[in-house]
Amino acid sequence: MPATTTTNPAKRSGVETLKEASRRLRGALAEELAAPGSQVSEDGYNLIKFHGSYEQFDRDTATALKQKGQEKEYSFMVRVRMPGGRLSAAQYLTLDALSDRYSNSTLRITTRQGIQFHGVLKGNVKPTLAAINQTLLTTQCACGDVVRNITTSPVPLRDARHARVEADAVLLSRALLPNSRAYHEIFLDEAPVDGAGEEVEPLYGPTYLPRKFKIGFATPDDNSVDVLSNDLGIVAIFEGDRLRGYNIAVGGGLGMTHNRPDTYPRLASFIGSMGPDELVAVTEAVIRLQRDNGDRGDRKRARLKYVVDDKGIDWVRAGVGANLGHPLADSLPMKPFAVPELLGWHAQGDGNWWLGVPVPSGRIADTGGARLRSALRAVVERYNTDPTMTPHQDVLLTNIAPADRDGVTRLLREHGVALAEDISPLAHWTLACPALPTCRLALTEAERAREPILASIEAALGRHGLANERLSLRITGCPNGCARSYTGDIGLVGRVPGAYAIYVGGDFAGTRLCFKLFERVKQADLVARLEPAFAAFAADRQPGEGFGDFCHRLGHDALLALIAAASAQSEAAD
Ligand code: SRM
Ligand code: SF4
Repeated sequence: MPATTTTNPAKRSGVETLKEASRRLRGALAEELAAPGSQVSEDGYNLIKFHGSYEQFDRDTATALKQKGQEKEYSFMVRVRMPGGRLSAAQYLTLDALSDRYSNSTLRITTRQGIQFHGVLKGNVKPTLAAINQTLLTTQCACGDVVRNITTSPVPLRDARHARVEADAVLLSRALLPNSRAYHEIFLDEAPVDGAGEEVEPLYGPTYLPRKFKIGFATPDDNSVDVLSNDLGIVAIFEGDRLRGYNIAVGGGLGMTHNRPDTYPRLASFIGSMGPDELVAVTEAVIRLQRDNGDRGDRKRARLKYVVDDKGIDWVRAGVGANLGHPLADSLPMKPFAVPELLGWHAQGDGNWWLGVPVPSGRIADTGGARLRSALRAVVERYNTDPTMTPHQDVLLTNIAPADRDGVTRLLREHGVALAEDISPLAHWTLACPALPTCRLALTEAERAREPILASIEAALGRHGLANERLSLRITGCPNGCARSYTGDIGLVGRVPGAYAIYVGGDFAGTRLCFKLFERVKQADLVARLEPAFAAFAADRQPGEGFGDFCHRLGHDALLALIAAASAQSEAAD
């Protein structure tokens, strides 16, 4: 099927016009990056995303500078695309060194197993991307209206099953890169050749996709990636070591815009399965469906999830079959999803071990107490361990010989690093997005509010004998859901400065969305709202029931009534 631009050009958003006129994502980016000044133009802002970077500004200083009539402090975020979060020791050390040379001396593990640099000045964007490329990594298509970094089970078990899924994720990631050489010309000084700017994009077409497109791989044993929050979720089904095929789920996505009820989080729906050798063909068939039917007029409603809801699952299944040339096979039977424990020491199955190290909010930094960045660098340097980033923003140090285990632990402890055994289950399963000061869309704090929020909820759980309860908490500074705040047990979603909407009722395995319990609660009042629910959970839970399951069973109205009754009681007692 030929790539079309849009069915109704009159309805195209400005970004669509820009993409089409950009000479396959070049625009004037090379000139803009070389020009003086700390910013790029609006077109440059939109185009540079395709190459893995966002222009940002320091939100902490912006207002004061504006009042003084001065320019904001602009810098760029750079995101590495690394399928499944896998890095070699050498690659990790290069990224670590780059964070000192060009950014704010931190590395930020993302919820999609990527790595971000923050605070890269405009003049350093090109050298940063070039250096990343020299270490055989890329930032190409880490952002933008294309297929983003593909996530997959981080479990570093050295067996045929894990090797197969990991290899397929890498294969798919490579197959879905665009043909444009813009990245190589702008950032890697590749000379333009005949046809540059007019490359044929058989998959994407001249306007690429209507919006970002996310793909995740899971197995029933490991849904760490929250596979159903992706536009396309791919679930590997094995029989022994033989890959029977992949179940396919479409239309996941978590972002929503407040006051736009026609935008909402949605979990992907299963539409069938594909044979092991159909991976690229079926994936491309799904992408082409979104390319040709996604909304190119309204970027807030441009994800595949809205096509799925507007047209219906049967239409989508038939459309994918038509793009493929034959109907999709039925879904393969699969057992329920689980999320495994990855932190701490685990045998890899090949004689070596991995150590899962918690990284609060994914921020690899040296802070007063804990010198996590120095510690990881020292371990990777000394023991040549290959790090894997997890969708829970943690790092797995892999390929450690049994004889080195004590040395690794000692080195981390010497740097003051908290290990799995030092933190609560809640801390272990808490995610927080970057939010302020870097994210332009943040309405309030997330990463910087993680510790106080976590401490207050830990204390409340402790008061009800739930200190050892496995419970997931996800904090975001706005409704876009970057830390997957609508799945899991509790989601705190930034509404206005200092206040959050409270979501509950999802499940630990990521198969059910949360519902909104409160619209706007000040940070200081979060625990007062949640604690009656913790008390009821401790008293009335059913065997094996998690907190999210309990909230789901009670439902919105009963939970609210219970919390209101508890508040009335405590006010009467005061
Ligand atoms: Fe995200 C936009 C950070 C995972 C949904 N996200 C942003 C931006 C780039 C803000 C912007 O557009 O100016 C944030 C940059 C902040 C900063 O300072 O670094 C940002 N998103 C992140 C990261 C770093 C959060 C984290 O804590 O790690 C994650 C980077 C992943 C990566 O390596 O690619 C990140 N974002 C997610 C996820 C989770 C996932 O994919 O598993 C989601 C929810 C799933 C989804 O896509 O629906 C997510 N981010 C969004 C959205 C809402 C998109 C939508 O269509 O509804 C936006 C806003 C947008 O695109 O307009 C957004
Ligand atoms: Fe920014 Fe909102 Fe994403 Fe947090 S959830 S990183 S505040 S866009």
